[in-house]
Amino acid sequence: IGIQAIPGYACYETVEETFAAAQGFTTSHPQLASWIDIGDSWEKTRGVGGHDLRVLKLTNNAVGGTNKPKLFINSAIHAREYTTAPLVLDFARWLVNGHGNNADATWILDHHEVHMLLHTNPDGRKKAETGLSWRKNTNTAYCGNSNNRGADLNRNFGFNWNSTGGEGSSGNQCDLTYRGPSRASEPEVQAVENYIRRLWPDRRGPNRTDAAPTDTSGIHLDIHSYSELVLWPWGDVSTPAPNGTALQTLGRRFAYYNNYSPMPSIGLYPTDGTSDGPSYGELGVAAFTFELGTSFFQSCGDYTNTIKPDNLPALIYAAKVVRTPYLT
Ligand code: ING
Ligand code: ZN
Repeated sequence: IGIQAIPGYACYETVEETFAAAQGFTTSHPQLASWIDIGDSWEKTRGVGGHDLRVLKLTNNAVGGTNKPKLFINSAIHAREYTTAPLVLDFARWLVNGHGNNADATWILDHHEVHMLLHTNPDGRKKAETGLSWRKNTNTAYCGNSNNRGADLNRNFGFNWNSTGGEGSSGNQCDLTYRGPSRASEPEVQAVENYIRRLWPDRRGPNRTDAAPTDTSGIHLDIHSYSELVLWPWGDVSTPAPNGTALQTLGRRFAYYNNYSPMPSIGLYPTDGTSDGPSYGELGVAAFTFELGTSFFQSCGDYTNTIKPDNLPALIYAAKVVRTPYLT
């Protein structure tokens, strides 16, 4: 069980084990869990294997109506970032097992929706499970059949795709940050954009210059590794986002829980086409990136002793504050 190609990584569920665990919640807790098909990975669209992209939706359907504040978390958009999907799956276990026992888990699931896209890039993740340091999807249209092929899904989102024309992404197909040939060219990115738009159908974001939105429930977290950081928009310009002060306040609170360093994402390095575009830029939903831990293939001991205990409280806090994220 677990990832076997690298000794000592058996604590990390494979793609199939992750899906089986998520599906299992719908059997053990049908009132709380649903397992939603939101699209196909690139390999699946081409009929060469691949995977469904699936969201684990957790909420107590018996109470609270149909308009609850929503937390959307996606993980493993970069295949080699091993600890990310296991952390989100552990958060799912905490919520489901805690409902009816733990007051926080019960309140979260009774009055909020938590949507988890555990494997945003399952094709790439299968490569990483063999021990390859794979980041991108596996699209053979870019860089042929080599192990450098594919598009960087976290440079392919449409909002500010290649907007600076520069250093935030690469135009070279074999590079790790290849942005793809056009905005949202990759099926994984299309599925995430469409799902985010369906979660918050009546919201409109600040785009570049609009006033800060004031209809403010909802949070999107994209979980990466590594560097022990909490990041928020923008990634391509150093001008503060319209909600910059509020994003900073919330980012610092996440950082209080996980002991990471909070900063606007351009403080790490310039990026464009990232996943916070559809959520924050287009819809005005508070969006953050966590960078877990200190390496890609981090040991099970580090995961159990540090990454999980540091970050589970930050995720719980995110669910608790999702109703009013723009604290001032
Ligand atoms: N880091 C992120 C990356 O895609 C990031 C950092 C994410 C910056 C989102 C800005 C916005 O490069 C890793 N490790 O992938
Ligand atoms: Zn990443």
